[in-house]
Amino acid sequence: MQNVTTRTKKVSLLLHDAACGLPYHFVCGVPYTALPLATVISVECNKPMLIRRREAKDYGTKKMIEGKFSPGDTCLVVEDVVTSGSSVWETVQLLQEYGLKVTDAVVLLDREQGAGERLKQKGVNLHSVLTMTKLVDVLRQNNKIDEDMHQKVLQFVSDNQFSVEIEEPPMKTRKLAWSMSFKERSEHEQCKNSVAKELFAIMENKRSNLVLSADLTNADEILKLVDSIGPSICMVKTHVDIIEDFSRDFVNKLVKMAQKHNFLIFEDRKFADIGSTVQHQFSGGVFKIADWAHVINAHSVPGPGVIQGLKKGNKQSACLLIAEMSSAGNLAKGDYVKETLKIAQDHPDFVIGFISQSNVCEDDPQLICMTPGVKLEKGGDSLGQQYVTPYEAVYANHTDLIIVGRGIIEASDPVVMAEEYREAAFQAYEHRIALTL
Ligand code: S5P
Repeated sequence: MQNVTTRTKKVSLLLHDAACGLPYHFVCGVPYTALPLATVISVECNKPMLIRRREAKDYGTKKMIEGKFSPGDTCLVVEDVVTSGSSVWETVQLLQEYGLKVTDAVVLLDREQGAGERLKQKGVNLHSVLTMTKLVDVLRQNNKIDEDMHQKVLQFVSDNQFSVEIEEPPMKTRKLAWSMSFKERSEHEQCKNSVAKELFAIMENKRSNLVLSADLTNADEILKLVDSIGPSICMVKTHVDIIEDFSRDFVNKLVKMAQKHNFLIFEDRKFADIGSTVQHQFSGGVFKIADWAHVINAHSVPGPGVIQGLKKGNKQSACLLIAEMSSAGNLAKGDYVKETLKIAQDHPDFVIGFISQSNVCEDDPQLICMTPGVKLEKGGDSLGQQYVTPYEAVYANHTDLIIVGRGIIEASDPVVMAEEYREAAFQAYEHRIALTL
């Protein structure tokens, strides 16, 4: 008797032959039985494979389809047996959500109970190595079954047809947040926070998802830089505790500039203490951040108390939670990211998203992901900072905004450079949403 590997290989090659001449870039097996079949086709026939997950990963990108593909690439769906065609259709829908084209599916056995017609109606051609009729005919001719059984099987097939008119089993199409336009997200019923709405509107109007990290230490220099770059950005990020000559006057001027250029102010204070302390750090002290910042951020390491404390000190701001960091060797991974997401989802009135390197929540249109550690060229600095490009952050990793400091500040012409970053990040966003239009 042939071993399992040989049989799997034989079946996979038969499937590949059945799909001969069809135009496709990728193969994708319906999980999980067809996964080894698609894998063998991929290896033996030199076709790249996409993997469909059944459950989203509980952290990281939460991607349901894994693989490197581009919008418009075609994918052949592989399955072992089809009855109603529902599982093939579910996989097709998911691939289409990610911008792939699917026109064909190949199966080892079509039980001829209506899958072919049902899939045809959805624009998918079903190709099979074997049909149930052919199978029982061959078995009968070779005396492996008697005539009674032969007739019984054919009768069963004809009595148990899934009509094309029958209502489809629920195959819910999810619209992933990252595949929506900023406008759609701002108008979505789940997007209730006024700061999130305003940010989406600014991004859409200014065609900018660029945040300037104004990490200079002199107040006048910051104001000069921000005023010159204002038209290119949707937000300016400050570290007020590094400004040597911080004053109330600086804040007043920055607020006026934000109105003039239509951007939001994000104070990158990274609150990370017990609720009672962060309440005072936020609303009081020298900086009185709650009086002027539209957006603040917090580490989730203290637990939900940090959010409760900030909410007590809050006047007008929304909060971002730091889910993932850009620095080498940071500890924000795995369960930490998962728990951070939970805290955010428990406080939709205040938390509008994350500082993250990937899209940590695909399902909630209000939750915005902003990525620091961005430069036009990949690389890092001598103190552990790691850079990805705008395209990697926004297109490949599905985050919404890029935060750029030294990439702009240290350029010979920061105004020209800011425009370059704005264009790169907004184009990456436009390509991303075009994936699923
Ligand atoms: O993980 C992080 C989180 C933040 S907010 N990595 C970061 O670099 N930041 C901030 O983004 C950091 O404090 C700095 O203000 C900015 C990155 O600056 P750049 O000069 O490296 O672009």
